Amino acid sequence: MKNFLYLVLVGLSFGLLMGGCGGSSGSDSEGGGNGATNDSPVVFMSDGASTGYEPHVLVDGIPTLLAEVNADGPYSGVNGIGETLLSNSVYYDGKYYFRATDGASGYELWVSDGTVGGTELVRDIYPGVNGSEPSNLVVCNDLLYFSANDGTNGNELWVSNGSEGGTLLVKDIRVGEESSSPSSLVVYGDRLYFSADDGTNGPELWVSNGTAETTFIVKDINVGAVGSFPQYLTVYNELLYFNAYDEERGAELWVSNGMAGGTSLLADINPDVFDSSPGHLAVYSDRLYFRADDGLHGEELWMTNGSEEGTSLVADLFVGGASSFPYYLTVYDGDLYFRGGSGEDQLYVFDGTTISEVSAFVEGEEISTQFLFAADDRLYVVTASETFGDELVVYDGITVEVVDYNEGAGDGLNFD
Ligand SMILES: [Ca+2]
Ligand SMILES: [Ca+2]
Ligand SMILES: [Ca+2]
Ligand SMILES: [Ca+2]
Repeated sequence: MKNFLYLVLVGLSFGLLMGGCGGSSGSDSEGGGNGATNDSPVVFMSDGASTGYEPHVLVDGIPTLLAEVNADGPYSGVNGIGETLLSNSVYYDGKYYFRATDGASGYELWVSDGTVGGTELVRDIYPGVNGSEPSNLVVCNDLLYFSANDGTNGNELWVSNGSEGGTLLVKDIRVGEESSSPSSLVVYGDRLYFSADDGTNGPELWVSNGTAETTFIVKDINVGAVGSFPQYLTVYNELLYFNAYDEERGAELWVSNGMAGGTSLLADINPDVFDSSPGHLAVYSDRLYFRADDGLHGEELWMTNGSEEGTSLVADLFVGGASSFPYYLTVYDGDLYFRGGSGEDQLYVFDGTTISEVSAFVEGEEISTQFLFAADDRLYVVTASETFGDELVVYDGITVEVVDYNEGAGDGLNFD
């Protein structure tokens, strides 16, 4: 077991936050700039300064308010659970883009350059109080892609260059008000790949180059009206890997070169119709790691080198049919971290040879791992704690810190 030193940061005042964001002389603070940089992979809704839940980014590991989007209301947003926390925002063209509500427009696409004056609604895609609920934000070919519902076409693929007039529907993939519900957006090569349902083939693998004409289905993997439900799309060794379902072999690991003829099953890990349900794919140490269930060992850590014979169980961490549930695989500082354990809230680390449970205590309470992500040389863990509430824990390689942004048991993160 690794044992981390710990440090608790409590009662961070706004003044301390400003001091911690560079520009202590105030020379670059014109317009209320907080010095936010693209270190932060995510804009999340946090409450630490009696503003209610408002958009924050991480600056030197510290949550930092971008601006109050809903100054008169209780909050401007909620954080997604799991990977959705990361895909509801993106850094694009020097600014943060994220979903939020000002209380009048519903959940829409917002942008912030880190100043109050530079924080604004991009476009009220679903006009009026209803929200278009933008999600799955991804940058591809210098454009911002996401899914949204304009109230007429259903939940479909959108693209934006950051301007109101340049925020447009790419294609009404499922024609009419019904939704194709694009999900698992990923950049592969110079194109955008994702799952969508055109109403005929079910949810299948799609590709887009930003126009209606260049948006089409790659392959009807599960032939007919039932979808293959592609998910966890991940690029490894110049190929696209993902979980897909077909009626003969269940939900298994597939690989694609982006074309119909180059899309095939990699391995039927749980034989025949049974699902191995590969998920949480991550590239680490020249291999693709993921969780899967072969029907014998439960949900455990697997890896592949891209060949069927090179696809194998890494370790039966919870021996036999019991599962260790390795979720949210995250590479940090030369190791592979994941959430797992019988309570599914432990932190584990794999160093390429051995899996160890990380024992991280703060004031005698072991941190509860809800989700994790790596950014700017730190590992961030979303924790749920009776002492601290829902908060971020920061690991910088030496210490574990609870950033008790909403001091005490109150929640600093808005998941409700
Ligand atoms: Ca609206
Ligand atoms: Ca539609
Ligand atoms: Ca199908
Ligand atoms: Ca199978």
